Amino acid sequence: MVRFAEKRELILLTDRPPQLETPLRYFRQDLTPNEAFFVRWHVAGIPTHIDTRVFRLQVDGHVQRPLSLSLDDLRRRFEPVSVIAIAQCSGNGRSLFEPRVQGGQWRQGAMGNALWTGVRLRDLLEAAGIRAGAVDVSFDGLDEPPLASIPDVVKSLAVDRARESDVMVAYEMNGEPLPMLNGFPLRLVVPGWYATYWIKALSRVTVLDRAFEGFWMAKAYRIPNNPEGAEIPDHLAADTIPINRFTVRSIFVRPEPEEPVALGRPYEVEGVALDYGAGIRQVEVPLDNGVHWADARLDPELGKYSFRRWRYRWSPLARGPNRLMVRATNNDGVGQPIHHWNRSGFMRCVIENVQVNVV
Ligand SMILES: Nc1nc2c(c(=O)[nH]1)N[C@H]1C(S)=C(S)[C@@H](COP(=O)(O)O)O[C@H]1N2
Ligand SMILES: [Mo]
Repeated sequence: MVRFAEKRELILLTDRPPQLETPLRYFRQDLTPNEAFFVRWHVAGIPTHIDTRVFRLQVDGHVQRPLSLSLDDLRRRFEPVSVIAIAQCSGNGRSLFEPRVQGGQWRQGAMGNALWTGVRLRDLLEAAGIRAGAVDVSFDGLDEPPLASIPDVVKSLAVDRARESDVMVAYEMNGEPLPMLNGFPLRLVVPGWYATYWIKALSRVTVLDRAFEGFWMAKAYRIPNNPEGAEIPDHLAADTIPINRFTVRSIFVRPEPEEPVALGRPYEVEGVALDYGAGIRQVEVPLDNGVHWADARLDPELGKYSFRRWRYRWSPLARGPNRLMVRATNNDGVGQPIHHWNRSGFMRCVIENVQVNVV
């Protein structure tokens, strides 16, 4: 555990750059508090101070009127919008992959659910006037690689995705300015898509008349070309595409792994389910070794990009180690697989289990 500015004690993965994981217990709330929200940066040269009087967001490239917008301009000239959406790292749950894979060894806390407020990216692009022939839009933040050999973190979206009304430039998180470590003063919010696209300390939006070729799109964050980004260790996929929307998943929040649970006393099991925005329809737990499954109770829906919390009453009847399982299905009928793997530890969606100790 470690404590960074504006943060509570979080699980430390690395300190330069800061990579901090949210302890599971915070997912017993609908919204993840800013001070407990996970942190992930790729490069050590992160912004630690912003002069908000001189900060400008540039919107440039293949546009009719390049814009240079102050934070006041954003608030005054554009309609404010809000959405509850999960930010989830592509590698959330990576430490649970079998066989093990390289990369940050996150458990399930490389995600969080927040109310984001800001302006539609589409409105900014319209104000700048996208010119005919636009292909991609790239996003760059104020972080800088410490060495010239390390590629700057720049991501892109196809122009059609960038123009969808749910993509935002957010200046608030849970009703407050973004914490510095979560991208103050502005970040991109791409609901339903992995947080690799949610560029923090966003300072430049560039419309391109050709495909963006940067390292973080062309080389990193690529997945096998299928909906779960799955492949098998002995037969790695040759056809890869940039990672995009979330898989369907469901995790245990309580009990936590190896937690002692009292025999014969009803225990309220809790978890969260999520998907790419179709919405969670059903969460189930096995009754008799998985022959039949019973419905968990779903908490009220908070929006299609939000966590869907679930719970059920479990009566532990056998002393010793007990293994609980959970699976979710979304409104498109997409469920969860028994096996799921890829070399990068991305897009975890396998049916989860937790082992608890009944005493
Ligand atoms: N500028 C910038 N934005 C970034 C990154 C980064 O390294 N630099 N990392 C991305 C990745 S991979 C993730 S998972 C999220 C993490 O967001 P958080 O730190 O607010 O939780 O930020 C994204 N935005
Ligand atoms: Mo990430």
